[in-house]
Amino acid sequence: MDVTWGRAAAVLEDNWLGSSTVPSRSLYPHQWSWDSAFIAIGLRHLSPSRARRELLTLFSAQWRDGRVPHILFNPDTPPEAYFPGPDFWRARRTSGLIQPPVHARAVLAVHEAEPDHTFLATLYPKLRAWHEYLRTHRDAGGRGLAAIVHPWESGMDNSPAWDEPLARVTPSAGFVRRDLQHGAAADRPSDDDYGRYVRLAADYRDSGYQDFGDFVVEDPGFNAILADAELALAEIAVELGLPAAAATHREAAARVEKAMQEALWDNGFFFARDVRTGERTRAHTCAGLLPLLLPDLAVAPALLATATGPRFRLGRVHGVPSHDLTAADFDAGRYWRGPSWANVGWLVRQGLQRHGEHALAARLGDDLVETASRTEFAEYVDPLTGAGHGARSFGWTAALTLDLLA
Ligand code: 9WN
Repeated sequence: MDVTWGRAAAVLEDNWLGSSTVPSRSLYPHQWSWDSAFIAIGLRHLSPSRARRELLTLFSAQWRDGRVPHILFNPDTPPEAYFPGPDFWRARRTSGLIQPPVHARAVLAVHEAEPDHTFLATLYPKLRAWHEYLRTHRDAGGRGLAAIVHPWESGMDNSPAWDEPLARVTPSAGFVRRDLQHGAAADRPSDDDYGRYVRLAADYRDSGYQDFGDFVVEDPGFNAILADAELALAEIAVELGLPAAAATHREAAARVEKAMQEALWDNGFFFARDVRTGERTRAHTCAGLLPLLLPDLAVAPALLATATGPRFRLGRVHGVPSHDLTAADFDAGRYWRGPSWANVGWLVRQGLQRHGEHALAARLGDDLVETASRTEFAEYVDPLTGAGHGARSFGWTAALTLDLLA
């Protein structure tokens, strides 16, 4: 057995709680939404039944309005282990925010590893309700794009794309950051950003998790993942013998793709759009590369040129930098402001394959495996040196390494 395979499998074993997997035993001791999707994609190679359990546990916490919460709290974890914990959210056992909808893709992948009609039939209506929530409750701009109401919802918390909309938010004070007990301050978001995250989350909570507040943004990463998820849902519908439903999912994907093209594309790249001002934010971040996931993306050649050009240097650096390498505020070690993350690398690799860029996809895949193995499955890495940062034994880094090796 490959040594890396065994070590990655051991990480998932250690992080397994019995019905779900924690991203990290120290820094993130609960179940996170998009982490679980990526983890299931790796776990299916070890145990399809555990992968199914991972996703079923997450969807057991789906809200009545269809949203899949971004954190499902583990009742056995001490409340002081993570902030903001269940007391903050006042939503029983979950947060009230969401994360990118990678789940349909994960459900399909788990089914492909070991076909299970009951699993598909159980999750299909839940996935539909989740996408329906995004399409209706989250269409703040009225353009057919899902808006996020908090940087945590992008999964890319302190991305430079959020600097402008976040500047409007007055930071909260009087809370204790638990993350700094486990992570180096220089690798984590700043105190000011954290204060703004807490303010936005409290305002949203106090509105009953309904109102659009100061931060309302259309993110190309989130929406590309949504369009790809609709394509996955179409494949699931075909498996379930529902061809008419499959056609509606493909149409939904096409609508999101068209809206992204019209509202977010500019000069060779996809940018986030601030719904409050109507302006596109100017940062080139890795989220703008994720529309490569869409196989019929008309602007793929121009986007690939940006990906391989000086801003991201795909194939010539480690992974996919989270921020523009040429930007003055690129920071190689700080979270989503420069470092490369395995999940983004894995998604971009899929996109490269879908656009026929097989050599570049293979090079990226090999680098992701080598870097993950060398850094003890680090949460993120310096794209220039490959040095690990953040947590080690990180769930999706281990899981996606397994998927790349399988
Ligand atoms: C807030 C769990 C999560 C990931 C996110 C990553 C980080 C949380 C945090 O960890 O966010 O949700 O406490 O910083 O940014 O992508 O899902 O691994």
